[in-house]
Amino acid sequence: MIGIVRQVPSSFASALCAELPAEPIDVERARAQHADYVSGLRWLGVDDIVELPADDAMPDCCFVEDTAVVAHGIALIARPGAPSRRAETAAVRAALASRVDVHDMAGPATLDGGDCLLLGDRLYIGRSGRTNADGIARAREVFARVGVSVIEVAVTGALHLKSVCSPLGDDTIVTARGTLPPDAFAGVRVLEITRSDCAAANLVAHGSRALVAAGHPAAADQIAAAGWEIRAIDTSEMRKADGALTCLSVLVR
Ligand code: CIR
Repeated sequence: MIGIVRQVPSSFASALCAELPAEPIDVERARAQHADYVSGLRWLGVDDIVELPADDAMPDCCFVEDTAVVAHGIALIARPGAPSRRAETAAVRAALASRVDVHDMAGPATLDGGDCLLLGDRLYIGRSGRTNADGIARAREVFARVGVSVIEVAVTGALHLKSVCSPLGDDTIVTARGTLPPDAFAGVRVLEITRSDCAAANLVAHGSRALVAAGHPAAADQIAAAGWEIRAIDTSEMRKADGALTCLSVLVR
């Protein structure tokens, strides 16, 4: 599996955030957490890590997930909902283009990869403040070629769909209670964690292992009880910029 990541820029303390954090972002600490994350990806079995250099003109550039969606061997390059993030896609596009078939989208469509959750041959896409109907329509058109169907999910009260849920294997999602419309994942096995552990609902799983946000032991125990080996990753600095674990990579499975 290939994992595309991007280093933390010196300007990371200016990354977008819905609310100013109580303590400013510590860029060196963020870099250490990012390095631990990359080591965690290797532990998961991501054997080919492509680490793109940071660009200080793009404070959010380490959140590569938002720049592209990869499913069943093809990639859709996103058009991030935040205008300040649109230039981030070029470097990720170049990294993907030598590996998979790449498709693009044009305005007025907007889509953030953080709104896209792939489960088998279903791609759930959150309609959020960042992802609009045109973005979802473009994803539906592109991924239909590889037999992936798109299911829209309304996102309210969260930045992205995957701010409150993420896939655990091919048939299960982890989500925090009460954060999604009740029928959002009809027919899918759901592992529910408490709402106060919402940050742990964004995890990265592969094989039989999962990276889980540190500081949520009850949620980690639930995931371990479902048969997963856990490695905790400190995400404190990423969270100050509304980021989490999935945001930090684009995985090409
Ligand atoms: C933003 O507001 O766009 C970034 N500060 C955080 C993006 C987090 N990305 C993600 O959840 N996929």
